[in-house]
Amino acid sequence: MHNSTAISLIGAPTDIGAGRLGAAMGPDALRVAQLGPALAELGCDVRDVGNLAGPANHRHPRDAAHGNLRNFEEAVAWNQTVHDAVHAELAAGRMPLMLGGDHSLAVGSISAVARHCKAAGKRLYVLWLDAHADFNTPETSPSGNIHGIPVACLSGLGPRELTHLAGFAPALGEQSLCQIGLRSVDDQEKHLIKTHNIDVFDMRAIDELGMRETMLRALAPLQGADPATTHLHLSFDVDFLDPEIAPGTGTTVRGGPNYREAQLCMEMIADTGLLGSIDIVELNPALDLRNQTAELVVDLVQSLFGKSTLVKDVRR
Ligand code: NNH
Ligand code: MN
Ligand code: MN
Ligand code: MN
Repeated sequence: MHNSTAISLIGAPTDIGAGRLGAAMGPDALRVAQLGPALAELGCDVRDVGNLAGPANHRHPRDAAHGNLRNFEEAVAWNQTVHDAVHAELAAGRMPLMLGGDHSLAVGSISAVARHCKAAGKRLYVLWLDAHADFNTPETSPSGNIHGIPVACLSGLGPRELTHLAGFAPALGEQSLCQIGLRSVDDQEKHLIKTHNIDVFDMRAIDELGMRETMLRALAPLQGADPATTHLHLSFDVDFLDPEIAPGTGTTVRGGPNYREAQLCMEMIADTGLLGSIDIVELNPALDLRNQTAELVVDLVQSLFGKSTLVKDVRR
């Protein structure tokens, strides 16, 4: 299990899009949990580009001038910076691993990936692991928190400053996003998921099918794909995980994947050989217990890069 991938860690320390403070400390908690060395141990060429800089979180209330969102101007600035940093690493032939930060930053990160893929003639497929759909629009958002709207923005719904970061919109084409682990979805989001034909494997599906069959189906559109022409992006919201094993995140929802289910999910993503970029978001060390959630995430990320529990293959 040797993996020589060139990985760039990009810290994006902000909680501008979240309802509570603390996710800004996510990048450093992952460093404390030895994310870089854990990947280097597997053979990866790891470069930590450090933390990006951006506006502070003044916890502005909802603002009618900006679609009733909170901290809109700050969120745009952070996403532009994340876009530029992620795009630069892709252009340099390295795999960006964006360390959030809250999930609003996936707009900048995935817009950069979409831009890179379009220029390179590659097909982009996004796996979105989350307890939530993040498909609110400014109009439907119950909170005004921008971490609840990135999927809508990437689908072309929302303020132009966020929908057009790639230089075109929508950043994501039809049938290029699959969501896994959902268990807290607002009514209007359910409607949008239907009308936009998003592929969803919610917790009920995982209960019924098991994680293996869920992942086989989620990855079926990539069957036989060539890494030269297909790019898989993973957007990993830490609240995807069951709060019993991952308390260090701001919006826990019980009934998520357990340790082995999460590991299998990561191992099956690794098996595709198509992984091209990653977001790790919503880790909130202020809510964690002795950094255990960060350590769990590092363990899971190792599985994404080939650390496997497989001793003997019994699959048929
Ligand atoms: N759906 C809610 C909202 O729009 C909650 C979103 N919170 C998340 N998403 N943590 O991953 O505000
Ligand atoms: Mn401000
Ligand atoms: Mn999310
Ligand atoms: Mn979430």
